[in-house]
Amino acid sequence: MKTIRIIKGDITQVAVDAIVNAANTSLLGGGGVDGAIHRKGGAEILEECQKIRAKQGGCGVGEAVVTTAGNLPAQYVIHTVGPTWRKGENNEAILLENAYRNSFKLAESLQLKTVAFPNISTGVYRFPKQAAAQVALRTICEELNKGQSVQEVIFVCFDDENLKIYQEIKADFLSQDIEIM
Ligand code: AR6
Repeated sequence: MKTIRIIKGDITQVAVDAIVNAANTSLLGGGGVDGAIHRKGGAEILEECQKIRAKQGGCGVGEAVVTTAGNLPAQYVIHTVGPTWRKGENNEAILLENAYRNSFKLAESLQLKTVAFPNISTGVYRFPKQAAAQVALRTICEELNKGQSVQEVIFVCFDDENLKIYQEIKADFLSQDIEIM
């Protein structure tokens, strides 16, 4: 049985195989969870991001790349870029789905067992929280059902509003194969 865990907390403190970062296309850091990850993880993360930039020019919206987690308790940081909300008229839901899906697939390709996600796009990028949570849970349930390696996904909610939304909608995603706690 695979597990989804919903917790309130700071993702930089979560000891899993990979934490996911809500980055921007530059991969050079920023505010929000991205800022916290670079600040606490140390310079090694930025150095690897710069190497990825030199090779492929950053990270597209909905795509994902991986670096070390530096000084963080996790082993890797998977950097993905969620969409900026523009009235929902620019494919935002699909792009957010891609961000979750491609991050998960990267974790699978690294044969990781545990992955923690923040609430991508719901801060600076202003994606409506309720709709974003639906996309996150639906996509991760689909991927857990298809995947081989990842056994546990943790949704780390930083604000009470997101925590409440995830707790409220989790019942809609219960299945025989995935336990949601
Ligand atoms: N742990 C977990 N979640 C956090 C943390 C933390 N330490 N800090 C904030 N959050 P945001 P976005 C939550 O703005 O909307 C950056 O400048 C926060 O409450 O970090 O995808 C990047 O460089 C919110 O629910 O990311 C990009 O330019 C969620 O993380 C841009 O922001 C996402 O908020 C990306 O915007």
